[in-house]
Amino acid sequence: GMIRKPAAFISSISDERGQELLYAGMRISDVFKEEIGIGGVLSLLWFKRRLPDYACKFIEMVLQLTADHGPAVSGAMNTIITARAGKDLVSSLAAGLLTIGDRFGGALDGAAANFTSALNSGQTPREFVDSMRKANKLIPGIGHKVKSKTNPDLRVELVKDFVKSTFPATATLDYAIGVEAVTSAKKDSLILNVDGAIAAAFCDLLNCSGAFTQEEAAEYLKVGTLNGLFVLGRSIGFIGHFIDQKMLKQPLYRHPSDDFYISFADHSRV
Ligand code: Q5B
Repeated sequence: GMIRKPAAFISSISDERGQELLYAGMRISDVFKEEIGIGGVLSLLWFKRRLPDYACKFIEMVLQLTADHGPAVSGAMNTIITARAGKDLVSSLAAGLLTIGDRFGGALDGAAANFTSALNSGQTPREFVDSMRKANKLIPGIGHKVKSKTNPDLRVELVKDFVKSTFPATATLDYAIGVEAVTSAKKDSLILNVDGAIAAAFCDLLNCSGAFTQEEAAEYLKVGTLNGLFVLGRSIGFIGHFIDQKMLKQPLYRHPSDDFYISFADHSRV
């Protein structure tokens, strides 16, 4: 009989070999016929399934409210400086994206992992905060450089309102709000931040939408899916900053010398 050549790789999200492009088996013409939107397309390409309407709307909300947060944040500054150094769009975007991590914009995976394990272990929010303090660890998803209890982050309020009014269950988000109550009582700036709110809500979506088994939900969290939401959303803003700098014909950036100080180690002693 015929011997099939072993495949070089496996892929399971899209197929362009037939007459019509397929996203997780859905024809591209149906993507438009059924008006599934960018939330629906993301559901197909990231999760290989259709998600309920409220979940697709939530994904679109996340992309819109993470799209930008001004020119001063780490990633936008890197993009701007790179664009002004004469580099192209992809280089400038990549320079911005490379700042996303545990401190800036990339705290979603850590927040999801920590809130989930604390909630499942039966720890109260106070016990969780104390245990993190004892372990000398910052809580991912908590804290902001400029937002605080007295200067609230409206993006977080929008997420909370939407999730509370549309999701079937909100145990992880409620837990995260409980954690915020403990941390913000200690320090005004230790609020549930945009990364933490989105991450907690997404845990509730994975666990309670009925679209995922428990194992699938855990696996999607483990492989680092959630930081992808911020990466994708903020790419919109970084590309905007690149175009803006080019259109404004901004010259090479050099940081003013009176805005830093130099401190050499003392080598004079032998
Ligand atoms: N403390 C965000 O730090 C920041 C604590 C904490 C317990 C914590 C810090 C942090 C976890 C990572 C995280 C996402 C670096 C942030 C984002 C997107 C953004 C950005 C934008 C956008 C802020 C002062 C005191 C110290 C600390 C204690 C601080 N954080 N304790 N758990 N999580 N968070 N990142 O203000 O006793 O005085 O020594 O790493 O979730 O990135 O807009 O900018 O859309 O672009 O510099 O919103 O919170 O505070 O480090 O001086 O700490 O609070 O131990 O205690 P700060 P620090 P003590 S959202």
